[in-house]
Parts: sequence; C-alpha cells; structure tokens
Amino acid sequence: MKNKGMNHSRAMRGYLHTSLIALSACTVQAASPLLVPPTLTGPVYNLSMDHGATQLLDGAATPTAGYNGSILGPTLIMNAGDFVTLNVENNLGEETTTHWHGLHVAPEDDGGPHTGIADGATWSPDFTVLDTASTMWYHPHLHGNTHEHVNLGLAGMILVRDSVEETANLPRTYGVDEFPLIIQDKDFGPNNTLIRANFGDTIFVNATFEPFLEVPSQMVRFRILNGSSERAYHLGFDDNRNYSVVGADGGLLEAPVSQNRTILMPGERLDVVVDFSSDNGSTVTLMSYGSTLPNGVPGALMGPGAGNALNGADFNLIEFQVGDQTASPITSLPTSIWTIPDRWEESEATVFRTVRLTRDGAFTIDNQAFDGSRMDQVVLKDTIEVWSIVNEAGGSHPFHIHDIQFYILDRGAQPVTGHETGKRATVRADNNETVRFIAKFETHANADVPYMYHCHILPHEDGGMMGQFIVVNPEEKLIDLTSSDTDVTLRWSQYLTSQFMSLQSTSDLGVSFSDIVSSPSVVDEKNQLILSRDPGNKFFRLLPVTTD
Ligand SMILES: [Cu+2]
Repeated sequence: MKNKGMNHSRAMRGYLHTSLIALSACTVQAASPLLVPPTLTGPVYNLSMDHGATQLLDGAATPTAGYNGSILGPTLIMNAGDFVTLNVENNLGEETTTHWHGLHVAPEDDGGPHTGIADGATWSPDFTVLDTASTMWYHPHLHGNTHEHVNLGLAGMILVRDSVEETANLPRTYGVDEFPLIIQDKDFGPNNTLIRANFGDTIFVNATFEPFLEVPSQMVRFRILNGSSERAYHLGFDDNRNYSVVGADGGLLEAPVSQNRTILMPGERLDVVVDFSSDNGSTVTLMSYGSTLPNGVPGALMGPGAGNALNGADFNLIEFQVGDQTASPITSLPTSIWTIPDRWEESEATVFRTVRLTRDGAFTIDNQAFDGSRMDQVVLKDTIEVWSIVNEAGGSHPFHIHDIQFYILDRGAQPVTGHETGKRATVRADNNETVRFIAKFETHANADVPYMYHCHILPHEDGGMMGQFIVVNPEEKLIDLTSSDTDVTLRWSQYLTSQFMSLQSTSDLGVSFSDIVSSPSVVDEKNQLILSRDPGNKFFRLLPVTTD
C-alpha cells in the first residue's frame, strides 16, 4: 500500500476505500480512474465558463466551476503558426478574465486583469500561435478574484505542437502515450464545499481524488502543471526511478534531462517522459516528497503553511498501472531534441532592471501593492533585458511574467541546471536570493494595455504581489517634424507619465512634458497628443527615463 503521508482524515477515508478494493481485487488500486480532459482543436475554440457540481469526494457533490464542464476545461491543442480564435463566454454571474498563461500574445489578447469579460459577455481574442512546442495553460486572472475562480475549478491545459516535437519522435498521442496531469490541493468545508485556502489537505490530479491511470509499458509522456494556490510539489516516483524531462514552462529542452526529483512551484509546468517498458503488470506511483522540500518552499515542513497536514509529508499523486504496449510504441528517446534558436547572451542586454519581492504586512513588489492605474515598468519593444528578481519577502515565491519567455541566468549567482535551463515564464525565487533572467520583448507592443508580472501564489497576486508593464514601440517615439504640417498628432497613452518618458526637441516646443501629462486638454478623446509645431523644431523625441 502506498499512501505514505496521507495522514489526514480525508485522505484516510480514501485509504480505507482503497483497502477495501484491495481486499476484493487482490491488487493495490487507487480509488478512481484519472479524469483525462477532452481535447479541443482549432482554429476556432469555443469555451464557456459555468458553475456546476462535481463529485470530488464521497458524499455531497461539490459546487465548482469549469470551462465547458463542471470543473477544469478541455485541453486546447494548438499548432505552432496557426491563426486561432478563442471565443470565451462568461456565464459565472460575475466578471472574470481568461489568461493564456505562457503564450506569446499581444497584451489585448493576453486575458490579463485589464481585459475583463462581463457576465454574459463573450470575449474573442485571435492571434497567431508564435510559441514552439510547449505546455501552457489557461485560467482566470481578474485582479482580486484569481484565487477564487481557479480554486472553483477554472483551469485548463494548452498543448502547442510543432514539427520539432514530431521529428524528435516524442510520445504525442493524447490519452494513449501522453497525458496532462493538473495537480491541485483543495480544502473543504461542510458538505464538501470548497474553501478558498492557501493550502489544502486533499490532493487532486485532474480533479480526481486518489487517481489511477492505466499506461502502456513503453515511453509515456506527462504534461504536468502545478495548478495549486500556493503548494509546491517535489515530484518523484516511489521506486526512485529517473524520468526524462523533455520540456518545461516555455517549450522543449535541447536534450532530455534525467532527474528523479523536481520542485514544481504554482504555475510551473514540466514535460516529462517516463520509461515504463520494464513495468508491465506493476504499479508505479508518482509522489510528492514534501519531506525533502527545502524549508521556505511552500509545502515544506518549515515555512509557508507550516502546520498543514501535508506540509513536510511525502504523499501520493497518482498511481500508474502498467499494461501492454500499444501497437506502435515509442521505446526510446532522442539524445538531443533541438537547438533553441534564440538563447541570448548577457552581453546583448541593454536594459537591466531590478524587481524586489517585498512584504509590508501583505506581500508586495517593490513595496507597492498592485495598482492598475499605475505603470510600474515601460519596456521598449525588441529590447533584450536582464531582470533581477530579489526576494526580500521571506519564503520562496514563483515569479511569473506575461508576454515573453526568458532564460534564467543564475540563482544566487549560480547557474541553474536540468529542467530550469530551458525557456521559462516562471522562476522560483528563494528567500534572500536574487534570480536573474534574460528576455527579449519582441513582436508585441501596445502602450495602452499592460502585461503583468507577479508572484503565482494565487493569494499573493490577489493581495497585490503584482506589477505591470507596457511594451512601447520605439518607432513611435521618434516623430519627424520636417513636414509642412503645423500640428503633429501623436498616439498617446495614459501610462506614459514623466516617470518613464521625457520630451526632447531641437528647440522649445512651447509645451513641457509636465504640461502634457497634467493637462488633459492636450490629449484628445482618442488619446492622441496634439502639439503645435514651432517652425524651429525639426523633431522631438519621447525618451524612456532610465530606471533602476
Ligand atoms: Cu508570493
């Protein structure tokens, strides 16, 4: 029996249930077959957010919410390069958003807190899938309500496919040799109702309690997502076998990495292949080894949530019951997968920023709680930047940034290894450590719609541990006044305050930057800035103020 660490009452009930099955069937079985979400393929994806009820535990069904069902959502299969449209209908009875976590999309298509979907409305972003083969996900992101809506069950997986993945011959037959595993802990009140808690004491994979899954005795691929509010998992198998990490947050690694433990923080994904070829007739259990999580990582014995029954415990995630091979099994992995084409060097970076994770009662960033009307960073499109994330907040936090994928340069001045060497959109920052990453803010620019960066611990981001940035097109900042026009009209943004931008001209414009930002009369209803041209002016520039 492999229910190590499940020493709380609800897991105990599952344990007893399992024992009864074991008595009758003479084999060790977990309680329920794993729910494998259905897939949706494009180019048009229709999603509807609704309330429902889900039989999560014995007894009363639990009030939940989901996309196209009572909990979670379909797995969206996208092909790199496709132009896709997503129609997201909100039937929740309140405003929310849906964010495409990890996808490199324009800010207006990103589904962040500024892109609310009113109750009863349908939001229809469309974009070209610019990401390479990767494991992404989608979830609500309305500021202050993200935890509530994700906890109710609103979350789904996105799998981006491409020719690299196909050429590498990785397992990719969904539901046969490739499965999504969405790991979440939940906390329950009376009548099996969900409590919005930082840490739960009941573990679900794909909304299945104590799941088992029949897998073939060959290479099987798992797209693992930590969709939990705060808990990190320490992934490993009960027989300590190694598994091959082939991808992480932002896509495929250059070569499979063999590991037997991986820390997965909230929001992070892991793309792993497990070799079950010698296990026909056996069971193998994926565990979380909380007892060996470093203190300070949420879920460790000491640190955030200490005292929760699962903190510091080793517990089951899912039991794999290994059976016969499929007709055309994949039995080996390539030694190399591909060469990532855009691995930037630190010497290429022209902007260096520091973002501090702080705590002022509540968790904050740079000692400020999130304010949607305040712009925290302005990034020039196509700039290669290095961001230093300094954790002064205590405990470990998963820092997530929208728009781009980055490479980690170092954590605590040490290079990272294994699954952390690939492209990512989330990185763990440990207490009193600085994590540096490098990224290029390319393709998208919109001075009116911000992207977010935040801690992906849901109660932290809801509580204000979030900032925002806009990407502005440098081509928009140089306005040539050599034409004969007497007036010049410039697209303007409410976010371009004097904190970030200054005016420079060949002679006095007759208007100062502070006049512009303080006098609404010079910005018209279309958010356009109108300046009278002084004949002596050849040009003026809007310049980014150097931050940091
Ligand atoms: Cu945090």
